[in-house]
Amino acid sequence: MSKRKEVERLVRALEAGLVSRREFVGRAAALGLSLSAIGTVLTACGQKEKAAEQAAAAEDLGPMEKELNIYNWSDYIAENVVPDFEKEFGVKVTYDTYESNEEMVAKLQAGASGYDIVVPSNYIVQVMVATNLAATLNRKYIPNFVNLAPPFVNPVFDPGNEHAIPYQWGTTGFAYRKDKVSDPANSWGVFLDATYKGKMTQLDDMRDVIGSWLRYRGHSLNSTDPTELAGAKTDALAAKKNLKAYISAPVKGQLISGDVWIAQLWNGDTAQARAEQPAIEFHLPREGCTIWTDSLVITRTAPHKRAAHEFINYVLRPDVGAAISNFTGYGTPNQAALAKMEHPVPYPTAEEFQRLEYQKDLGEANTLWDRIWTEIKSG
Ligand code: N2P
Repeated sequence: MSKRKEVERLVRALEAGLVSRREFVGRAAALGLSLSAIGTVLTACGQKEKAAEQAAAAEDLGPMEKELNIYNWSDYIAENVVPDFEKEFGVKVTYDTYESNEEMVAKLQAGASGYDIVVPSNYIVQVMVATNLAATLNRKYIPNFVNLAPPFVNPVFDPGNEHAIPYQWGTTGFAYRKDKVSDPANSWGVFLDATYKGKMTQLDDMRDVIGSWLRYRGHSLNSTDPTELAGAKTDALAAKKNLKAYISAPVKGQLISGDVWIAQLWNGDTAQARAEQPAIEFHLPREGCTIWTDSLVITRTAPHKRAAHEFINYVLRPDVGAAISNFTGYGTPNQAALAKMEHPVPYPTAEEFQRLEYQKDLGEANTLWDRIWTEIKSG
């Protein structure tokens, strides 16, 4: 076969998905194709793939399925939202909960293919897209998309909202009992002080714990610098001696009962606890912390894509969006819902924004972070 024919065959195999991009590069180079020619082929093929994906996403999804499987953070939805959806659309919803992004992604990566909707934070949307875990949304089934507030349309973590519809946003700071703690906690350093030993907790979340100690030392909470991370680990281990536990949303019960006085926690979960115990306050630490947006994402393998789109569209209704944020205590990205809420969470001020940082994917440094987190937990 002539070289030209071989190259043509190879390009067709790439287009048909019969050889991977990596394989293509190796074989094309072996056939003597220049790097720039290889680049041109790959770009063209990428555009074709993207067009095919968009065409697939615009397809008719058929009739509504009778079931829907949702996997969401705990305490992250109002009581009537799911039952009302089930009644209106005749869909039976199975609803499971998780406590961290890492827990959810690990489950999907381990092969759990039955979930239709999951609710990842910013950087996790990117991880899901990059690892082929997220479906492309079909906007024709989401007319209520127009209700989203401008900061949540076309977000950096998902250009064009192709895979993610923002659900709630919030911040990570301190929940504390103002009736038990004389000085309101305003620095992550409070966990290093033995005054409240045994009455303090941090989140059971690698990104939030290591991130807090990076900020404490004046670094980005997305640092991948081994020296900065070593410093954060030293602080985390010193603080651990004063902590009762690493615990996330379930710490609310202990704050209410008075078993815990200071907890690293998210603003909305703190508001939920305050509804039962008015002495619970929320503070952002002076060194800064995380702000995040969690989004509704349909998984690539979702067995009930039509019902999943319907649920997303339903959540984007003004009254449903307002009911969710009224319960969760988090900010709503739904502009139409805001108008219906008596006490919406105000968007951070410019001054607050200076202390807030979005989490990013750590890339290869994930391995180092994972190792440090394991050492902290077992240390
Ligand atoms: C739900 C809290 C989710 C916030 N309880 C973390 N992104």
